[in-house]
Amino acid sequence: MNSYRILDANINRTSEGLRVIEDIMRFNYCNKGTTEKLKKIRHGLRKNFKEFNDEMIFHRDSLKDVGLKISQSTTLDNKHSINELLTANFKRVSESLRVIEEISKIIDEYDKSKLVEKIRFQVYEIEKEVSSKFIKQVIPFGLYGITCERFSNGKSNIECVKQMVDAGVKIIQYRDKNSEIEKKLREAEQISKICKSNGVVFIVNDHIDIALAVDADGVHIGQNDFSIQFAKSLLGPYKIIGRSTHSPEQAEKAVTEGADYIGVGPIFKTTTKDTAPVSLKYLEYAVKNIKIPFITIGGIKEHNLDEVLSYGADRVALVSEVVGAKNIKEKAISINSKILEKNN
Ligand code: 3NM
Repeated sequence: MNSYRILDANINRTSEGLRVIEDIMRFNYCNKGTTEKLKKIRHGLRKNFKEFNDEMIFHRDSLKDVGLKISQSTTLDNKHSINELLTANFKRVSESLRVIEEISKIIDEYDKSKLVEKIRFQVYEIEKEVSSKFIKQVIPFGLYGITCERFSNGKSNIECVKQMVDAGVKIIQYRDKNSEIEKKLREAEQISKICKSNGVVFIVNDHIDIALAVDADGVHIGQNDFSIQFAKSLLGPYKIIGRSTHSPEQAEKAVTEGADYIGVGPIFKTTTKDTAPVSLKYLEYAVKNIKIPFITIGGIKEHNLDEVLSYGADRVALVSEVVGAKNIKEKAISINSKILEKNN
């Protein structure tokens, strides 16, 4: 086994990945603290493996690397935004650190392996910091989970969120139209923690103040709430702003104003929100004309989900159907897999 060749490739990979992130933090965001941390890690890693430098260079054979041919023949690694660059490079760094960690063990460098493990966890922390401050999360496909204690048969919002997250739901909106602000803040804090530790996007309904206080990924605002511009001015450029829309005109306006996603609904009659249904016609319009992500919502149940999906919906919210289910987790798994399968 050519351990030193693997070590060499992965130390270079880690350093290069760290350098990309470091330079974005340094020159794009002028963020001294994170730049320093990344630099320290980069130098520390090199120093730790310095004694193997000669061995690693001796085993290096870049021109005969079969991976180069594969890389040259694909465009899968193409990127279009700073978000994508950061996300991809954090992934590259943590993966290559893992390789260094494992290879160190088989060359009897257990202490080095443990040190690299420590570095890997430092990188996870930095990634968390960077992504909450500088990366606007993308709106994932699949089931869009929304809380609603009115229909959850005594289960708390927190319990509902835990079950949805356990089911693999990748975006949660905290929606509570009735509780006192204190309760909302407490719950939003807990849900934010659950979402952060599970890589789930967290959106707060209505309350920009709560979204800011708990460092949510964004807010969802209705037609009668603040303007998108006002929300942006408070939340800055890296938070998601979603807007409910009930007609093509409202959709076009939200897009023009800079919404990151819109709600499209209510498709069918619903008792969860006091808005008249807009029918599948509006969904048809959105699929054809709306170029930003949209969440199809309103009166959707497992029994009419196929019909909604057949129109091309790729992100769907079912509120009472999910939180009102006896087993929320099972229900969410079943619905989420149907949406994802249809869009695969
Ligand atoms: N927003 P259910 S419809 C919260 O059209 C919400 O903007 C809607 O609940 C919109 O799945 C809706 O129980 C309620 O019908 C969706």
